[in-house]
Amino acid sequence: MRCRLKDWIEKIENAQDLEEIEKIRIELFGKKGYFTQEFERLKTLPKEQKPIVAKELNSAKNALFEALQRKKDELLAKEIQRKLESEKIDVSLYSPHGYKGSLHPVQYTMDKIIEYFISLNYAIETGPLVEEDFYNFEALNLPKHHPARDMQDTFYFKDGKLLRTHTSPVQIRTMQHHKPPIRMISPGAVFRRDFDLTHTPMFHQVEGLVVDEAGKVSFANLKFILQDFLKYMFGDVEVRFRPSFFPFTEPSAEVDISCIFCEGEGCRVCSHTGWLEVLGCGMVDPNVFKAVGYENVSGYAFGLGVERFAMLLHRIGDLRSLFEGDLRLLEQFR
Ligand code: 2NM
Repeated sequence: MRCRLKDWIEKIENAQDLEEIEKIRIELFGKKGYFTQEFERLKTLPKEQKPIVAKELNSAKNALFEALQRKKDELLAKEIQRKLESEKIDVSLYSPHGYKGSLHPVQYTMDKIIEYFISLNYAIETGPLVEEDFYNFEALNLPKHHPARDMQDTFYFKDGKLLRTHTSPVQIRTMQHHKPPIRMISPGAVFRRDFDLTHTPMFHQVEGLVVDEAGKVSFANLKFILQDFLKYMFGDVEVRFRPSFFPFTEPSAEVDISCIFCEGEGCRVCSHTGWLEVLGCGMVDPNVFKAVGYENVSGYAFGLGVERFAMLLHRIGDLRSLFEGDLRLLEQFR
């Protein structure tokens, strides 16, 4: 046996794959295998030899069993390593299909807007989408029976909470938590019960707020910033301010740029006016400052719809194509 044991171990050590190991296992331990036969033969031996041979057989059996297991583990590890290497994917490899990721026009536009205000050291603030009446309406000088609070315009929950209809609640929360001076924008999703050719129930806004000691922030500052911002976004356009009304600003204005499609000549997109409305703005109403406990301050605020900016920048005619998730839209703007 001593000689046979060495041969078996050598055979195991030389096995090339798991299949060979399994073959050896059957040869050794199978029903008609070596050990089954040897233990059968044991019965025919003279009594005094039995315990000696049995002991030898058992220790050989254990040694071979261990050797087999060790070799099996080794080959298994090699097999896994080989598989890992053959299945490795080189993510830096050039794709023959030419598919490349790209930003959605709304994300691209959002990033570009944010980039401008970051360059002027504005803080980026965010807040909850599910809001309370106080933050969405009351603090913004929207009185109890204002039409904007109507069920028709606002998504309400049973408990009186609502989906924010603009990102202004973020400005209120920021003013509650920080003393002036404040310089911030609030990018994010907003929700209105509106669904037709030019409205979707969810869209994105960026609103801005600047507050400092009374007299330090003027309408002239607001005009300069917005003019500069719109030229950054749209290139060499004319900018004009029209008097308007918002409950949360006084005075208020709407801002137009000269039509980027016809350069002010008049076309279908600008309804033959030569102008495109792109923002709302104004000096923050004293009632808003009162609601957050601010005194002796002045400030300006503005707001814009990101989808509208994206459509103008990308020359997209139908708002709905921004929400359909059709990859062909993205492929056009790589
Ligand atoms: C607009 C137009 C004008 C605005 C006001 C405020 C706040 F909270 F500071 F009072 N945030 N955003 C504002 C002002 C938004 O969007 C068309």
